[in-house]
Amino acid sequence: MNDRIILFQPHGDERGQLVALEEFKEIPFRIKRVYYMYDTVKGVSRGFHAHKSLQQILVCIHGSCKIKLDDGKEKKSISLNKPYEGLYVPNDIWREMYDFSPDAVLMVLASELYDEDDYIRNYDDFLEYVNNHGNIVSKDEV
Ligand code: T46
Repeated sequence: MNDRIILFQPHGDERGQLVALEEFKEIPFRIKRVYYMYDTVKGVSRGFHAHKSLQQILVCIHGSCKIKLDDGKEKKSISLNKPYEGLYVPNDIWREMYDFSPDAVLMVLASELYDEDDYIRNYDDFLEYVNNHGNIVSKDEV
């Protein structure tokens, strides 16, 4: 799986810490969108989809949460709990976010604007998509 953890350089001094993120430096793509989730209700899981093209960096800038990743062959779970650590998630990866602490703020830097057509929200469609190299074969063609 081509996900990876990227450690950002904190610029710390006697006042505290500061992390700066720039496109094509710490972030390996042009940043077109930033969103974040907070006040996630206890026990809730989010995500349950993959993206056809979108690349993202997930940073839990406060609190903690876990991310399940699945490329159709391998599954893994990653804990995010450091504001200087980003999880790079490429396209074609099924993701689920869960185990949010009550104070968790999960910030996401995204390579594209919001586009519902880029989502694959059905797990069977996802498996078909990755196993057919990006084509969802219509049932009529099988
Ligand atoms: C992802 C994971 C990590 C927008 O209007 N604009 C946006 O940029 C986003 C991300 C969402 N929305 C709206 C669409 C829905 O009405 O916000 C609502 C919640 O979105 P969604 O149910 O897709 O949220 P998650 O937490 O399941 O997934 C999100 C991202 O959508 C997704 O790209 O990879 O976080």
